[in-house]
Amino acid sequence: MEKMFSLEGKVALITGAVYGIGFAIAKAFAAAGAKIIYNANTKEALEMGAQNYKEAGIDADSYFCDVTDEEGVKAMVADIEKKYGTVDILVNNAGIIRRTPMTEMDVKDFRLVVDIDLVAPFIVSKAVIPGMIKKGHGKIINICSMMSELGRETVSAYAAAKGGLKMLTRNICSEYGEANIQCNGIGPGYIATPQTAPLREIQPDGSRHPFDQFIIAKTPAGRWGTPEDLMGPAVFLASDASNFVNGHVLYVDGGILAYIGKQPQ
Ligand code: NAP
Ligand code: GCO
Repeated sequence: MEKMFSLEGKVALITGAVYGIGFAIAKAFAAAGAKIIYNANTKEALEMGAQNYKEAGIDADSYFCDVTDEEGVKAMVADIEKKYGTVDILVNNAGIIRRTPMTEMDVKDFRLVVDIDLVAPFIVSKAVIPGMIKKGHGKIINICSMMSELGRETVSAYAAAKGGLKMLTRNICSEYGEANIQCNGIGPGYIATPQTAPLREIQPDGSRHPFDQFIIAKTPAGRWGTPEDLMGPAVFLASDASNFVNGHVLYVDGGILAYIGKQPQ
């Protein structure tokens, strides 16, 4: 069993894994034996990453690279392959959100979200797949969202991108399953990270943010998720334990998608 879930000797590239969900996944992969490589697109983020990995006792390598820059991504992957060998596991984690009502949203912002959350996973996957084909095996995990299935006010670009990412996941599976590449998604529920901090801000009167209360009520588990909740599912999808799981999105949401919600009192 241990061998089945082991990532010993594997090279894992996790985009934007400085903190939050990506960092938790990196910690899990490192504990399972993988070499961790991550990228960030600012000097400050790289410095924060260096500190976080040092504190966690993980000997990770990092790259200054914007995931939307195809030439930069190609150069990063070529360098990783030269230094460490084929990228065995790719996690497309880097992402952003903009919360603006659609009719007030500038098309530039819509494009930016789609560029980082959907086009970038295409760019990075495209860069690693040839190496995986040559090696005869590879794992790609796309970090999807509740918004791969559901909509809500203000997140049109994010929902469009994450819905698209679910279909990119299925398409990579369809196109490269024959090459023994498994491409799956993880759809985190509402996870307490900097991305969702504005939704959890304590109100001036000391009460919890209405959205925070709404999420607790909408989640059968009765709580926000933590980045650590994603560790086990990510190791499963990165390891041999999931070699016949392909094109699937594993929702790790405390039950949100199964639940219609509480009736009003
Ligand atoms: P986060 O805390 O905002 O982390 C996202 C990371 O991506 C940040 O380190 C960010 O760097 C990096 N990034 C953004 N644009 C980049 C670019 N162009 N190139 C390289 N790196 C870039 O988010 P998180 O909550 O951990 O989310 C990680 C992933 O899970 C995202 O794809 C997100 O959409 C998804 N997700 C989150 C939740 C949730 O509830 N938190 C739920 C479902 C899915 P900077 O800090 O420098 O901007
Ligand atoms: C929002 C949130 C979400 C989550 C997550 C849900 O404003 O609704 O930020 O979109 O971050 O992706 O799975």
